[in-house]
Amino acid sequence: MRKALVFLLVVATASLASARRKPAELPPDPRDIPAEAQLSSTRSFADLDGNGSREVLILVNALTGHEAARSASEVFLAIAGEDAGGTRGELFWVRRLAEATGEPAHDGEITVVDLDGDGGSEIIVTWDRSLSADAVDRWAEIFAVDTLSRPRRVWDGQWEIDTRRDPATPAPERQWLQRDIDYGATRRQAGKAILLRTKQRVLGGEMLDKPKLTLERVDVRLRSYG
Ligand SMILES: [Ca+2]
Ligand SMILES: [Ca+2]
Repeated sequence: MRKALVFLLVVATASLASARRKPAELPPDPRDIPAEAQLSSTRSFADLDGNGSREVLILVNALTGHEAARSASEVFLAIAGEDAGGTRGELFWVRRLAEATGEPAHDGEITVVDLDGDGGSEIIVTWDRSLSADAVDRWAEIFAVDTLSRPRRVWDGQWEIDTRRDPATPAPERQWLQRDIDYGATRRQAGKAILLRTKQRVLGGEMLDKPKLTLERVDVRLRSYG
């Protein structure tokens, strides 16, 4: 909630500042995005393709300079090789979440974890699509990586909805739902399925006495072999 509010304030201020000039397009490589356009940036190191050497997973929450709130921000997700001997690692893959999904994207977060225990890490990216500081509409994508330049998206879906304090949502429709992965159960599926847990705490505007838990099995193929 607090992060979304910060994002919206920054967007409002940036819009005022850039109202009279055409924004410069952000560079295609997120490592080249100017510091003043970066709200936050994260680097995670993991062996994504399971070949024994590490790659860098880069996430940048950026301001595009566009005035419209829907396109004022972008979340960049990228895979690059590690820097070595003063040379920047090769850029293998970039995904711009707002551009790719056609929905607003801000407050992106990544988790890099080997879901099936085969030695190669999978990527879980989540981001907020809400343009209101009073609501959360977090979406997620999960990628398996056989080839660094072509990660496979194996799942996407709602990660969190929180409209408890949203004046735009009628009171009887307000809810709070969070999803996560049951990592232990997922690992036992050996790459053939992901087990998702949904926790509903508020439904129909009412806080539930006991959160409603739902377990969902999603058939996937995390490994390109076997
Ligand atoms: Ca690797
Ligand atoms: Ca794996």
